[in-house]
Amino acid sequence: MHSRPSLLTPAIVVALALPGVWAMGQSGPLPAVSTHARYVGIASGEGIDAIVDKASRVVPSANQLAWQARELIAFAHFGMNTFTDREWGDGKESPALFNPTDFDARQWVRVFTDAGMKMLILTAKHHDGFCLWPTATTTHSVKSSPWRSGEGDVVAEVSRACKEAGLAFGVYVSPWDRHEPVYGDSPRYNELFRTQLRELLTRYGEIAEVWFDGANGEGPNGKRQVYDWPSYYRVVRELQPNAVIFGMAPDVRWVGTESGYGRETEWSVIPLTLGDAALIRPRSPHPLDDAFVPGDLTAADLGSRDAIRAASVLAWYPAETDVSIRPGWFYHAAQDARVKTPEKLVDIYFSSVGRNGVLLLNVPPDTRGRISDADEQSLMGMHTILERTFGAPVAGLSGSRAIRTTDRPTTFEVPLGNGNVFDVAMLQEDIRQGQRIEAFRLDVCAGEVCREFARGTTIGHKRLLRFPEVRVAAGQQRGRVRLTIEQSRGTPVVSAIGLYKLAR
Ligand code: FUL
Repeated sequence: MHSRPSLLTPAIVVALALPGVWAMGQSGPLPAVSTHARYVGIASGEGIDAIVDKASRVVPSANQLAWQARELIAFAHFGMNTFTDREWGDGKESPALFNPTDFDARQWVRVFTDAGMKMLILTAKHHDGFCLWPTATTTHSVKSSPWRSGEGDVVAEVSRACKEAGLAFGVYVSPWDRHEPVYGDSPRYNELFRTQLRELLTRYGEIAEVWFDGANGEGPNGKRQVYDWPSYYRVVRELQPNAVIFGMAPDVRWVGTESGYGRETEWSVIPLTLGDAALIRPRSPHPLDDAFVPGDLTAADLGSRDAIRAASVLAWYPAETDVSIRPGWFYHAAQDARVKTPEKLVDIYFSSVGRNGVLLLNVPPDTRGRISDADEQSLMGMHTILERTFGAPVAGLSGSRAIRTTDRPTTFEVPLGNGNVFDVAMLQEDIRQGQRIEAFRLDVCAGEVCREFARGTTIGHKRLLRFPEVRVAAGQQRGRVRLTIEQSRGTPVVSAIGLYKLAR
C-alpha cells in the first residue's frame, strides 16, 4: 500500500541501514565515518575538523526528502474555535455550536491546489479536545453536533477531497486536551491518545505528516499529563510508515517562530539532545525515536561550526516554517480585512522556502466551512507572482550533468545571453549528499571582469536571493554568472542554479 519514494541512491540506502555510525559513550577515538548516515555520534574530545566531516555526511531519510520537496503546505485550522470566535477553547464548549452552514472540502482543496500547495494538514483535534471525526474515544466530537445530523466526518471529507485532487494529507492532533476527563491521569490518557491516533491513521488512507504540538497542561485531577512520546511514534511508524512526524519528534522541527521567516543561515544538520543514548536503535529506520528529547529550537544559530562543536549527536532535522495568512490561526470575521497581501506572502515564501525550509501556510476555513474570498484572492495573487517569476527562467543550470565545476570544485558558471536582466537567484544543493555549503558569492562576469552582486551562507534544499537588477549589456563578451563556494563542509554538490526576474 505504501510505495516508498526511491529518491536515495542505493549506496545511501545501504549506508543508512549500517549500524555502528553511532558510537556515543564509547571511549577512545571513534572510527572515521566513511559514508552517509541519518545521524552521527560525536565523542568527547573530537576535533572540529572531524565533527565538520561527520556533519557533511548526515543525510535525510526518504520520508524527509519527500517532505522537503513539497516546499509549500497548507494548514487548515478548523474546529470548535471557528464557531466560538476563539483561538484556544477551554473544552467546555457544547458540540451543538459546531455547525458549518455550507461545508465544502473540495473548495478548500481546489484553492490549495490552484495555489501550488502540495499537502494539506487539518487540525483533527485542537487543544479544546473537540474531534472532527466520529471517534469512539469520546462523545465530544462531530457525532454530537447538529452538522449533517451528527453523521458528518470532517476528516473523511477533507482526506477524500485531497485524494481526488492528488494532494497529500496530514493531521494535526493536539496531545493537550482540555476537555478529556482522563487527561492528567497519564497512563490512561496516553492509551486514549494512541487510540485516537490509530483511528486517524487507519481510517483515512495515506497520511503524509503527523503534527504534534508540545503544549502541555494539568488535567482535572490537578496533575500534569506526562506524554509517552515514543509510544505515540510507534503507532505512527507502524500504521503510516511514509509519514513524517513534526514538532515533538525527531523528523521535522519547528523553525522557532510563527512569523513565516526562517533563519538566513538555516542548517538541516543540527545537534540533538537525547535522553538515554542506550535507547538509540541503530538498525531501526527510525533510530532516534526512543532516545529523542525535544529541545529548544528558538536559538538564532542551530547548526554553525560553533553550534556543532559541543554536540554529542548530529542529525538531519529540517525546519518547517508555520505562519497564518491572518493574525489568528482560526477564522475570525473581524480579521477579514487583515489577510496578508500577495506581496507579503511572496516575501514569506522567499524567507521560508528560500531559506531551506518548508512553508506551512495556514488558511483557516470560515463558519460556512469554506475558504473565504479574501484569503483565496491573496493566495492566488501570491501564486501568480511565483509562477510568473519561476516559470520563466532568464538563465540557469540544473541536474548533476549540467552542473559542471570550472575551477575544482568551488565555482559554477551559468552562461548569460546579451540583454539578460534578473534580480532573483535560486540555488540548490543535492541534499541527498548532505548539506555542505557554508558561504557563497555570486558574481556577474563579462570577459575577465567580474562584479559581485549577492552573497549568502547556507543553501540546503533551496536558497532564494533578491538583489537590485543585474543587466548584461548588449555587446559584452562571454556574459555569465559565477557561483563561488567560499566555504563548505567537504565537496559542495550544487544541483541547480536559476536566475529570474521578479514579477510584480
Ligand atoms: C500552537 C497552538 O497553540 C496554536 O493554537 C496553533 O495551533 C499553532 C499552530 O500551534 O502551538
